[in-house]
This record gives sequence, structure tokens and C-alpha cells, in this order.
Amino acid sequence: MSDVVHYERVDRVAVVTIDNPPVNALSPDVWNALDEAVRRAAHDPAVDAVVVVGAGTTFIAGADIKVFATLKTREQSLERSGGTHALLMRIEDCPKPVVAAIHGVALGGGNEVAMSCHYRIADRKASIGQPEVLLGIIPGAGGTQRLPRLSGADLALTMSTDGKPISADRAAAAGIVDRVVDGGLREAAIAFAREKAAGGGPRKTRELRDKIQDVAAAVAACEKMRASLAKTSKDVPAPAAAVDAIEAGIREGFAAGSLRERERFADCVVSTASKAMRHIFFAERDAAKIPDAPAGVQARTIARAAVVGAGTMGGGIAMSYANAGIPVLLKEVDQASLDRGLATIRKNYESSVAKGKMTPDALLKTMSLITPTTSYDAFDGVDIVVEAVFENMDLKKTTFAELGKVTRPDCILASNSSTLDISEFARASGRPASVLGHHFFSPANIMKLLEIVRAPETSHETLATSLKLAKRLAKVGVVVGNCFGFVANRMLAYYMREAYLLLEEGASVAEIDQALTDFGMPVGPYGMQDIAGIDVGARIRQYLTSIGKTRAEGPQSEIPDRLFEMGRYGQKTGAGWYRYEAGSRNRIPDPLIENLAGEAAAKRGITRAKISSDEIIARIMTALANEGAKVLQEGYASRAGDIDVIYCYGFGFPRHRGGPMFYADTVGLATVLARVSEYRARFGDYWQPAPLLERLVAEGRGFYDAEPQAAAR
Ligand code: T1G
Repeated sequence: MSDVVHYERVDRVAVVTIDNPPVNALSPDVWNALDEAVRRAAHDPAVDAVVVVGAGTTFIAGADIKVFATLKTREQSLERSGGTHALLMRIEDCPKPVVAAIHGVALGGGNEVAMSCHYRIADRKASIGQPEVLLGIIPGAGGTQRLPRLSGADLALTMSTDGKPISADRAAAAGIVDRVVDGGLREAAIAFAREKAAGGGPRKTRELRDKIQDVAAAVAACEKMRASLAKTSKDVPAPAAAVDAIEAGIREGFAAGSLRERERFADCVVSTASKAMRHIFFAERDAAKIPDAPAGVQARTIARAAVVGAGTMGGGIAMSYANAGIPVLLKEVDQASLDRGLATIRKNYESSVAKGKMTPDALLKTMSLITPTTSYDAFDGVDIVVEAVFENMDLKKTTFAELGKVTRPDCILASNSSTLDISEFARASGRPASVLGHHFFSPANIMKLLEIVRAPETSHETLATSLKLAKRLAKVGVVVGNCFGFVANRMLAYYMREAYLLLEEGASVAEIDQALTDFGMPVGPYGMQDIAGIDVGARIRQYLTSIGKTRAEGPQSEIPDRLFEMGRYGQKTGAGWYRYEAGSRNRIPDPLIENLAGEAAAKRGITRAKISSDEIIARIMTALANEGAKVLQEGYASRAGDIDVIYCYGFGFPRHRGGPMFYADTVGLATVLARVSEYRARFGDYWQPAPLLERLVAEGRGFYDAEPQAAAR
């Protein structure tokens, strides 16, 4: 048959196996070979039915996403989708019953292949979904037409617009799947196919209408979804495009709906938003690969952990381990601090129970994995310790010196420091090969990014074990180098510098935050600082001043420190850059900030003036890209994609913009460099263009056709 699709006869059933590791993605070869296999079965006198199954761990994880980069025009996309639609109609028109046997995942094109089969049987652990919108596209192989005919409009709209998979049981309850089994899927599928060959025969999904009979209700559901999407995803056209295609099929029938789907898919696949989201999909997976890792490095499995410090970060980190089912010791200097930390953890879990995201049993089970302690007694039994004590160099060095004594030689010693030199801790521990940074982002039990900070002596085994652990903690691990602030906070310092200077030059706190949220950030720089705490930044600045450093070159705004001196730390003190009513998180602009900005401007001899949101975005994004280029050329990040993944998962940078480096490429590096030169002339020499940026512009290249990767040092 072919390397990627196998054909065998079992009891007069043709078993067609998709075999394209690792996830049986539907590459052009797979599509063609599947088409050929079903045609063969249709004409094979020795078979009465067909089973389509996936080899390995899964059914089909969708179309091969890499192929979309080859679709440069709508026309190319329309031509390709025309072929795919015809192919799936041929499967559906097979005169013998075709059964899809689903294990692992049936996602995107995978579920569309399954729905083009006449029946679907699934393993109970399988999941089914249409995640295309997470890539900025829509179901493009008939999913917007066949899914509503199986599940009804409501579920089809939800699945096609939120992209979340559903369980096999839920799919069965909705009519997407006909049967669910607990193991023995292949045999059950063959028996099911024989059953249908004996009675029932083919059933074409495209001819089903009972679930969308009530057109008015279905159309109303589309309207309702469109209205809510207008609020929630105005920046990404894909979800609304999926609704258009679903509605067209319900109103005008399968053929018209299919054409609408192909048209809307073509609009999306060539869009910058989709290119950006597909970029992040692959960048996230590339981030898990260390360019200079020698072959055969073994990643160890972490069975037991410990966290030192039960403050906001320590508590959240302990929750991440417990949520992953890993027993974790939580140590504090005294019982009172420990009790406070545990109370916060319990409160967090109780609010998850209250929101129905966790059962009371799960709360008890998860909390039981966290063992509070005020001593190092059991530390010789853990595989990793995460240090999350106060951000103070001496305190951390003392802690690492102790940890070096009380833990096993192969125990990983990780620091949650967000800025400090990991090498200092490594030296203090006496075994630098096992020391690195595990920089979690607040709230640590929620934020998905784990910045894995590699010090010069950190071993490859320690790095590989950390990347494997990150996946287990449901985090996205990115390995970066050990410079001040690592990658995330180093670049953030330039983001904040421009935010402060724009305030002094005339933009208000609310205008700057609005410009960034309109751009797609979940919160602006000032709202973010009020959440994280103005005191955190102030203490880091104090430490830097003590070692004669600043976070970013250029004028240092005094306003943040004045707020700190006033005790305005943000939400936690009821006032920071904004004021907050008691118990409320609504940001109330405070004229005091305008006064402080006026004073600072006067002190710097500048006249405040209105600043457009375009200027605000240009200044901030240029600062990020320029510093990102320096991080890359200095080797503190292996790939531009790592920086984009860090910003998307660490700060909620909009995925439809692809991260600061991808965004810079969409703006054009020549424009970015021109802006750096313009700002240098307007504001001062602290705007130094990154040599990498200058070189790429000179070579007419972008960040994404930079030199081959170099390992982060
Ligand atoms: N196409 C190409 N490569 C894919 C792929 C895909 N659909 N899915 C995974 N890979 C690669 C991935 O890059 C990685 O490669 C390896 O497989 C393992 O993936 C017509 C238009 C299935 C849940 O959006 O969500 O169908 O890094 O590390 O954690 O309407 O992969 O090893 O070289 O993620 O076990 C819709 C995407 C496509 C699902 C497995 N489908 N995949 O997770 O492994 S659009 C999706 C996933 C579509 C149709 C439309 C996950 C997974 P490498 P991994 P995992």
C-alpha cells in the first residue's frame, strides 16, 4: 500500500491503518494513500466493510500544519481544500460501511476524517476536537458541516470556536461517536464494522439533518455565539469565520456550507494572525529541544520534590507539583509563616472548588501531597528542591549552601530567582552541575511559562530533566542563559522603561495600558505592576543600585520609587498606579500620578504632550525587539522563537501577533531599525541598535531567517 497507510483484511474487513509518526498528521501523502485505500476496499470483493485506525499512540492529530506555510494565496488554499473535500466525500460515498476507530486524539482533520466515515467507535480515554482556531484557522475539511449534523449546532459552535477537545463519553452523548469501549478498540471496531455490513450499511453524515432540523434555533445559536465572540476574540477572525461556515451550512445546505467553509478557511490561512499562531505552535515545541545537547542525554523522572519558602511564589510552585501528582515538601523558617503559606494554598484550592474546577475530594487528595515542614530532615529523599525564598543574594546563597549539604548528590537544586546570578548559588551549593534557575511566573500555579536558567556548569542531564519536568507540571519550559533578569525580565525592563518615559512625556497611565490591551496584551504595563506589586520592582532596583547597575540603559523614572516610598504597592495596598476600592480590582485612574509625571517631566525639562497609541506601541515594541536581538546575539536565548514563547506564556503576549520577535518581522526589521535610529536622535544614545538587527537589515533578512541556532550559554 504505502509507508504511511497500511491495508490488511481481517474477517472480511479492510483495516486501513494511518501510520505517520509521531501523531499521524494528514500530510499530502497520507491523504492520497487513505483515499486509495478506501477506493481499494470499495472494490475489494474480499471485504464487506472498512475500519480506519491510527498506528501508535493516537488516531489522527489533524492536517499536517507545516503544509499551510506553502499556501501563499487564497486561490491556492481553495484549490487544495477542493481536493480534500472531494476526497472525504469519496470516503462517505463508499458503498461499504466505514468505521473510524479512535484512540488517543482525533483533532481537526482527524475528526473530520472520522466524521466522513459512516460510524465512529472510540476508546474511553480518547479525546475529540476541532482546535483549528488555536492556529488562527477554521475546520477546513468539512468539519463545520458534518459536526453540527452529528452533535447539533450548540456543541459544534463551541468546539469550533474554543478549540477545546471533548471526552469520548461526551462525544458519544452528543452523537458524534456511536460507541465507546474500554480497551480492545481494534477488535471492537472490526466487530462493529461487520455488524454494520450485516445490517444498517453506510450512513452518510452529510445527509443527516435531524440535529439541525430547527434552522431558526440553530441560526439563533450562531447569532448568539457571534455576539459573544465580538467581545472575546475581536483580534482573531477565525472563531467568527467558523460560525459563518456553520451557519451557511444550516441555512443553505451542505454544498453551500462547504464552499463557505473553504472560502473562510482561505481567508484565515493566509492571514498574519494565523501565521503568528502557527509559528507559536512550532516554536513551543522547538523550545523543548536544546541545540547543543549531546545525543543520548537521559532525562530523569522526578518522583519527590521540595520547595523552600511558602510565600506567594513558593506556595504556587508547591501547588504546581501537587497538581501534577508529585509529593512535595514545603519548608518555612517557622510555623507561623508555614501556616500562612498553607492557608493561602487551601484558599486557592477552595476557590477552585467553589468555581466547580475541582471536587472537594480532589482538594483533599491534592493537599495531602503537600507536606509542610520547618526542617530539612526529609530533604535527603527528594529528587529536586526549588528555592523560593526572598529575592536577596546573601539569603539565597546561604540557602544553597545548606541544600548542598542536606540533599542527595544527584538532587537538582533550582532557584526561583527572577533576576539574580545563578552561578553564585551554584558555587554556594558545592555542586554546580545540578544547579539552575526554575523561574516561575506569578501566579505560579497558573502561569504556564517556566524559564529554565542554565548556568555555565549546569549539566545537560539537569537541563533535560527540567524540560521533561516542565511538561509534567503542565508548563512550557524554555532554556535561557544566565544574564541579569535572564530573558523575560531583562527584556521587560526595556518594555517598562518606555512605559515610564511615555508617561513623563505626556501619555496617561490609562492611555498607555489601553494601547497595550488594544494591541492584545491581557493587561497593560501599569495594571501588571499593580498586580505583581510595585515593591517587588523597587527592591530589585535597590539591589541593583547597591551593585552599581540599572535594569535598562537610559533615563530612570523616579515615579515608581516615589510610589514605593508612599507605600503604594498596587492592588495589595489599595493604590499603586491606580486606586482600588476596597475588595475591588477595578482600576481607578488617580490624578496624583499625573502630578508626579508633571513633576518628573519638569525635572527633565520636557513639555508633556498628547501621544498617540501607535507611537506608544511602536516605542515599546521596538524596545522589546531591539533588546531581544541583543539577547539572541549574546546567546542568552537559542532561538528567536524561544523569546516569543517566553512572552506569550509569561506575559500573555497575544499569540495572534506571534511574540515580540515575530511581530518585529511583521512590522519589518528595516522599520524597526529606522525607529531605533529615530528614537536615538530624539531621546538619546541609550537607544543603541543591536548589531544583529543592523546585520539582518543589511542582509534583508528577518529574525526568522537568522543564522543556524546556537545553544544558550
Ligand atoms: N501537524 C504537523 N506536526 C504536528 C501536528 C500536526 N497537526 N501535531 C503535532 N505535530 C508534531 C509536533 O510539532 C511535534 O514535532 C510532534 O508532532 C509531537 O507533538 C484540515 C485545518 C496531538 C495533542 O491543532 O495539539 O487539521 O517537535 O510535542 O505533547 O480542518 O501535538 O517532535 O518535531 O505536541 O504529545 C489541527 C496539533 C491541525 C493538533 C500531541 N490539529 N497537535 O501532543 O506532542 S489543522 C491540531 C497537538 C487541521 C483541518 C485543519 C499536539 C497533540 P517535533 P507534541 P504531544
